[in-house]
Amino acid sequence: MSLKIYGIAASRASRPLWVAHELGLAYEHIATPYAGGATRTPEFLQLNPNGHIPVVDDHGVIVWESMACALYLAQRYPLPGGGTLSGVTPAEQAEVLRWTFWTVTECEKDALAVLMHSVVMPPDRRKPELAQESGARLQVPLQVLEQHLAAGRAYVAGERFTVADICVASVLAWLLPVPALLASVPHVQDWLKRCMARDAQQQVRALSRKA
Ligand SMILES: N[C@@H](CCC(=O)N[C@@H](CS)C(=O)NCC(=O)O)C(=O)O
Repeated sequence: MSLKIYGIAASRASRPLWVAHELGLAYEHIATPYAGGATRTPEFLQLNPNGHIPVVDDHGVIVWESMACALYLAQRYPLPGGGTLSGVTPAEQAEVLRWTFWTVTECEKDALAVLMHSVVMPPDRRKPELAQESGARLQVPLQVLEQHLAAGRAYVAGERFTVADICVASVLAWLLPVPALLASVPHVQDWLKRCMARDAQQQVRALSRKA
């Protein structure tokens, strides 16, 4: 099998994994952990000189950066019944690109701080004030998405589930352990719930429980 996805599912590798499962792709999962030095070996650094997961190796085409991996797979492979997770029309393509860049630049850093300092780090190392500041900053971009969805869009790029939903939901899902942060954005809550309930997403979550 020559499509390989490197990175444990409980990491940003969940992004290309989610796309792969939506597309029903046959792939080899090389569940490289981010801790313990596996991303610093000479072999791994050949794949990604940044020393990070995920990496996609598509028959020798190497892609790193999780959002690029997700966008790449969505563009490269069709949905099982035909169709695509990518944008088709120029307007859809624009939506896919702008919301994917938006989630990385406007949301990811603060969402990660919320997750780390509310849930992931051992309690004695958490800095609740950092989680609070990040949560407060996130209210601004969250309202932007709220207005976008409240205008009658079922999904980020319009009426259809696309890779943009995967990219944005992968980041905003980090806020789910702190429900108060989503209290003022009901359309975002509803959309996120629908994204996270998808079979492909549940399959990736099952993988992350195994690793
Ligand atoms: N911007 C990169 C960040 C990748 C990243 O930081 N991955 C983490 C796991 S989620 C990692 O590999 N950490 C290991 C390390 O930095 O040593 C992406 O989205 O792919």
